[in-house]
Formats: sequence, structure tokens, C-alpha cells
Amino acid sequence: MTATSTTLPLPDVASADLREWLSTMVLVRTFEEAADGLALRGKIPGGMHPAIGQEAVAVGAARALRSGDIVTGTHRSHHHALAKGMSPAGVLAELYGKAGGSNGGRGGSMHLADFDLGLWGSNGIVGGGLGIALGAALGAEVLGSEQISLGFFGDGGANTGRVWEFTNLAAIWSLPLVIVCENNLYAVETISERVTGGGDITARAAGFGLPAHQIDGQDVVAVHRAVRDAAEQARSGGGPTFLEVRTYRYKGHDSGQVIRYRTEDEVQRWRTSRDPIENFTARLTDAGVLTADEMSTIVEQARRMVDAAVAFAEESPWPDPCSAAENVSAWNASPGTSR
Ligand SMILES: Cc1ncc(C[n+]2csc(CCOP(=O)(O)OP(=O)(O)O)c2C)c(N)n1
Repeated sequence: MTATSTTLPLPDVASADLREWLSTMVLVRTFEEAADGLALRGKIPGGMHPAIGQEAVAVGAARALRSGDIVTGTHRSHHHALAKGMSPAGVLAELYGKAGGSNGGRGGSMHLADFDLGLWGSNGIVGGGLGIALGAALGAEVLGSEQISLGFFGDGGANTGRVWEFTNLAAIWSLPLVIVCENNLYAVETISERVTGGGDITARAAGFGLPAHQIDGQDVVAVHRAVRDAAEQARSGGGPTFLEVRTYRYKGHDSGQVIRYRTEDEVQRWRTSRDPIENFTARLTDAGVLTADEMSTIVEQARRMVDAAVAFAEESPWPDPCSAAENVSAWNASPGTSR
């Protein structure tokens, strides 16, 4: 386990903003717990990968970006989408495959996208989302926009060739890209340290000639600081940064997975001593930024939003089957179809 970073001072942002970070982390946790339960009850078709335990990564990163900046995710991305501003109702209805979902029920859990929010999609191809973030960064560079982009991938992705091809291109072209490896120590059932040659993802990245840092992903302040610095560098023309953010997923790879590759003792150690929400709550309380009443309100609000999301997803209609080919460009371009 990495050392905790609780000695870092709170960042110089308004108290209300710090409470908003905590609220979003609580919302993500409440949403994910509910979605996991709903998946186990057969409400969610297809695979669903909860990020319970990884809330600080998504929120710390999202709050270090501007609203127009671009984020791409992985198969495990509800936390990224919610942190970037997608509504819980839109995400949950999408997981259900319903018409009211953020993508009309066509994408499901692994294809959450909203271009207006700068969400260029979660992605079922391991390491694939980073290539889309790279393309977005190249586009921003060519167009001279002020945007930067951030691509997430996992420790499993760090053992794919494409991730290093994208890292190399970002480095040699000095693109405005923040590369974030969300290392939760396992890839499905594979223990990452047993399959990572050299044992150190950050050292590997540094070999491509860009700044590379390992960050405590259970500390929202540490993640925020690292992404903010990387974003500033990218925006000012200083090129990409690689961040390996060490975190932990409390649940299995996907909802319902039987876990044989780690001990319950290990999970409990992370839950009791490294929980990102518990630790941030304690810090804000100690600093006089949060009262017990405010915390109760945050928890209550998250509960109400998630209950409303469940009601919305349940009541939302199924997509009209006649609309199946809408937005499918290959279909519309194929011979014999009218345009
Ligand atoms: C190119 C590709 N290979 C294999 C898979 C099957 N697969 C889905 S998730 C996963 C493991 C991903 O692990 P990691 O990147 O560490 O992300 P995590 O699940 O830990 O968030 C694999 C191998 C896939 N989706 N895409």
C-alpha cells in the first residue's frame, strides 16, 4: 500500500468547493452501491463494473479540469461520468438500457458519453480510451483551442502495447494530455504486481521522456493537486504528464464476481484505514470546514438523488425498436439505403 497523504494541507479553494468534492464522492459511492444491488437483481443488462473505493480519483481529477476539457474513461467509468457532471438519473437509465438514459439506452455501462460535458466516452477496449484522449489533445493542439484532455486507463491497460504507443506519441508531439493510470492493483483476477515487468508503471512511463508521478489515489487532495499541476503544464504548452494513481476497488471486477484472488482481510484493511470518503470527511471536520449536520445533509441528498434516479430508470420507456439504426453512420452510408 502507498503511504497516506493526510499531511498535505487542504488546497487553497473555497470551503463550499471542498464540501462539493465530498458531496460528489458520497453521491458516486451511493450510486455505485445502488447500481451494484440492482445489477445483482438482474435490472442491468450486460456487464457492470463498480468503482466503489475509487471515488477520490474521479472527483480529484474532474475538479482540477475546466468544464470544456475532455475526459475519456474505461469500462469502469460511472465515477468519471458522475464527477464530470452527468446526472445520476441519466447514468442509471443508461445502465438499464432505457430511452431516458444519457445515450438513449444504446451505450450501457461501458459507453457513457456526453460531448457537451466533455465526456468523450467510457470504453470497453482496455487502454482504448487513452487513444481517443490523445486524438482529442491533437485536435485541441491543431485547432489552437484552450482545451486539454485526460485519458484514464487501468493497471491492466498498462500492460497493453497501445497505451505505450499513445504515451510515446503524446510525448514526442508534446500534446496537451494528462495520462492517468488508475492502478487498483488487479486486472479482472490478475494480480498486477505479478505481471508488470520491472514492477513499476511510473518508471516505465518516465522512459518516454515525460514527467511521471505516483499518486495516492485514496486522497482526493493529492489527486487534485497532481492533475491540476499536470493540466496547467498541458494548457501552457508544456506537454503531457503521466500519473499512476494508486487506488483500490472494494468490489469484484464486475457485479457478482466471486473473488478468489485476494483476501477479505486485505479488503477490510483498505476499507477501514484508506477509505477516501472517511478520510476526507475527517480532514474537513478537523479543519472546521464541515459540521456533522452538513455531513448528514450530504448523505441525505445523495440518497434522495439516487432514489430519484432509480425511479426514473424504472419508469423510463424502452427505446423504440424502429430507431435502432439512428446514429449508425455505417448503416446510413451503405448502398441501397436512402439518406
Ligand atoms: C483489448 C481488451 N483485452 C481484454 C479485454 C477484457 N478485459 C476487460 S476488463 C479487463 C481488465 C482490465 O483491468 P484494468 O485495466 O486494470 O482495469 P480495472 O478493471 O482494474 O479497472 C480485461 C482484460 C478487453 N475488454 N479489451
